[in-house]
Amino acid sequence: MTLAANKTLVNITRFRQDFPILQQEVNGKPLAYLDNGATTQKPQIVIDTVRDYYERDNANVHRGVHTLSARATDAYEAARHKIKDFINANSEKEIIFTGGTTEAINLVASSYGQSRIGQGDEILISTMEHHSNIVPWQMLCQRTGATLKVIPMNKHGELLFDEFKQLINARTKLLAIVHVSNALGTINPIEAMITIAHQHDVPVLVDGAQAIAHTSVDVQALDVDFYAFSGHKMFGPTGIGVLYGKQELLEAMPPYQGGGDMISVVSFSGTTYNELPYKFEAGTPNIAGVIGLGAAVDYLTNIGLDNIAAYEHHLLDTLTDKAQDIEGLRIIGQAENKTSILSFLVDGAHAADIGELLDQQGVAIRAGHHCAMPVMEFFHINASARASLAFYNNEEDITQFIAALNSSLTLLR
Ligand code: C6P
Repeated sequence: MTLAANKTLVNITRFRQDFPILQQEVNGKPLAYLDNGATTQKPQIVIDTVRDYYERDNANVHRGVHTLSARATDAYEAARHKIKDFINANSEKEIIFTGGTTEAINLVASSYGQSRIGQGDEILISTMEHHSNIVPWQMLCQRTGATLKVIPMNKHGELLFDEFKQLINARTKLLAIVHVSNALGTINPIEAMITIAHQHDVPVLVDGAQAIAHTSVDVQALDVDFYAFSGHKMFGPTGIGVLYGKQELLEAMPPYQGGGDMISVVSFSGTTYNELPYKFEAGTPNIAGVIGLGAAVDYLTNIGLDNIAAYEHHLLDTLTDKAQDIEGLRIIGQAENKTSILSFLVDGAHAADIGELLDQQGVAIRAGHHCAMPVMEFFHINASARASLAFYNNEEDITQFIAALNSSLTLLR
């Protein structure tokens, strides 16, 4: 590590204090929270922002003439502006609030899919997708007669780039690809994939659920067409997420759901739709969630995604080195380019048993198929244990995890 990177480490570890939930003991041991891939914890400022909103400003947005409604609307739209800056979108019109990554992908599958994808067309995804980036496309294929094509990967958990280039062709209507795999930690070369897809006039949706809290994302530099992510995986509230879409694509797409706020004029002879982004935000939105997400974005921006990425890189290297010393431990996903996730199995021990015994020692991890069953199928396993990092994790968490794993294994083997 360079001196500069070491300085970053010092600066970053102090932010752990901002997370009240991390200050507790679980089962008599300090909590080592290593399940950040599932959801992240919330800093005090996010908790306070949501509470303050309900204590002072709660009202519906875009509807009321009164002061509270104006305040709620201002805070809601200010959050949209923050998110636009955070991912460097061109306009607030390109930021659609959804319930999360899952809903964002379903929105595209439903709206873009319905208007642009038909019989004989192909949708390209990869072996390492989360179910959220598989099932909506399968459902679309069933509705339209399109075909799903899958980019294979190698035993390290890296996509086969040459196969990708072979698979993309004149029938391909969309590439939907995960930025960072939740089951393997692989960072996919999305920039290069987008370039190739665009050479074939194929738009690209990126599932950024596991990337957005770990690496800086610039949608204009990437030239990505759609980018989906969840608030709860980036220190914001649950039930809120974002679909970024290029304005010209969103303009041409039909609404996803009908209802209040997404219309301009309604009569029984016909309805005209509201402008972007409201066309895709039917009904009363998750106002507190949006405002809380805005606070999370401010918080992350203050720490700096590049600082976070450097620190987490160091932490994952430390975790991986120590885990590799454990006899019989096999790492699932050994890509050259990885972030924040250590997925593993140990000979003679079930992943679920490891998870339970770690919990008894204050260590929270996830065990299971991680909603990525095709990844499990590829590795001929049913489940893996997964430790997933965030910037508030530290060397003590790793030491506690390794000690707890060793003592669990003496019981299990
Ligand atoms: N992965 C995990 O433990 P939602 O549920 O909509 O916020 O995110 C869905 C999703 C989509 N893509 C990827 C790559 C994901 O990792 C997730 C959520 C969690 O890995 C829960 S299964």
